[in-house]
Amino acid sequence: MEHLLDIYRSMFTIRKFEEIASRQIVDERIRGLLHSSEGQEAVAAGVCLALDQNDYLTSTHRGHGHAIGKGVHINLMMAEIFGKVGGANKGKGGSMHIADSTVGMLGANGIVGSSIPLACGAALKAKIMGTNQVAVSFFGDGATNQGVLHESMNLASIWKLPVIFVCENNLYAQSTPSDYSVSIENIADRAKGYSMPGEIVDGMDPLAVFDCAKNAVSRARDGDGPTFIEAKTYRYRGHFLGDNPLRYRSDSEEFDWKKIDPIPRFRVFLLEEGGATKDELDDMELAINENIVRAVEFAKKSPFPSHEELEKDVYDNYPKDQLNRTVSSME
Ligand SMILES: Cc1ncc(C[n+]2csc(CCOP(=O)(O)OP(=O)(O)O)c2C)c(N)n1
Repeated sequence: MEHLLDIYRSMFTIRKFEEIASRQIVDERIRGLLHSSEGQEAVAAGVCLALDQNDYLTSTHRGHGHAIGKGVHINLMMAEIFGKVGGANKGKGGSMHIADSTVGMLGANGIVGSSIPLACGAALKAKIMGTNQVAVSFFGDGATNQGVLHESMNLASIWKLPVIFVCENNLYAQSTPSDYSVSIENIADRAKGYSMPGEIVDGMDPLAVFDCAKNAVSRARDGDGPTFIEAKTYRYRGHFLGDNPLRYRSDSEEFDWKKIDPIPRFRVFLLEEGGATKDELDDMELAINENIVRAVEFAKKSPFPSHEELEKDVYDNYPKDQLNRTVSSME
């Protein structure tokens, strides 16, 4: 029962976090892009709950759900998205580069496909050190057309790395439909070419995702190597906030996927078959909302990083006079 509630808590937190963060963009408290994963929460929640805290995770430009699932504190996440010092990366990473190594979150990443070799590197380290950790890489259907996925899967297979490749197939890479750009109907079938299991899972069903991920994690911990999981899912918003998805997909398609929205469906399941009560779920939802509102307050109160901070962590080897010129030109 507790584990069912954990899944719901995780999905609901991701949904509300992104809804509330999106409103901050509209109100111009956040500058820059925000890629919402609303609709895809069951994948992040299901996979992350199959992991231990010290397992590794690498993510994408659409990574808020993965970071929340892995346990990054929402105050640190919100402040990071606001670009504030109190953020997980002192406000210098922003929405697309949230990392917190204390919970194994090695980073979201704006370069499509780049999460994949990083997870293999983490898995290689775990294997060499004999720590029994596993690494998960999340990426989209668009990323599966990048050469780096294929190189990484090949190495992971020959070295039997404890890594799990999780493709969130939400049917579009920006505005490009995957049935146009991907050469195969089921991306999971590509796993055959690299001698690893290729699992297809309903990405709108958190329990199916959890079971699938748990098997892949056991396989990795047992030393049997990588698994490729293709979770069929859908993003409800545009590619980023500001993109109108109805330019390239129909409202009837959106409507059909919203009918199987994982969150209300799982709520009904919890009430009818999971032993939860309405009061219990209402209380949980209220508490989550309040925590996220508090995270916004935390982010608002935190200062922006100073110019001196620009030189730290990021531009280690950047010539100082050039940096000063760049900063002055921005003022
Ligand atoms: C190497 C690289 N090429 C192109 C881009 C521009 N870009 C950003 S997101 C995106 C689409 C990614 O689609 P997908 O991998 O399916 O992930 P989704 O956005 O659907 O989650 C592209 C092409 C980029 N960031 N990095």
